[in-house]
Amino acid sequence: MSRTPILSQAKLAEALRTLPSWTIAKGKLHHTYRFPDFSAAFGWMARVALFAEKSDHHPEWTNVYATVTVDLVTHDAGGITARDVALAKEMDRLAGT
Ligand code: H2B
Repeated sequence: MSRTPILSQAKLAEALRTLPSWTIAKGKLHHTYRFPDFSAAFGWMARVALFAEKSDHHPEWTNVYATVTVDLVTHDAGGITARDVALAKEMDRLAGT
């Protein structure tokens, strides 16, 4: 399960085209979400957390009031994998973006 390979530059570029609001920062998939208020932000985090547990893949994230900053990387692989792309897509879906 943790043996997912790191995405090649070409595969990563292809994945980024399906995640238009995401960038690569410090070797991680990066995005900052801004919600209407803390309740919306934390409710979304709770829904993402359930998906993260179910898929055994967890985000690096920080929350300040209505803002959630996310960095996704597969620690076991030492880079960005398809599991990070899948988590980013689910985050966008749950945020309604
Ligand atoms: N999340 C992320 N982002 N990267 C990992 O390598 C990872 C994880 N490994 N969640 C999982 C948990 C691993 O530690 C457990 C033991 O399966």
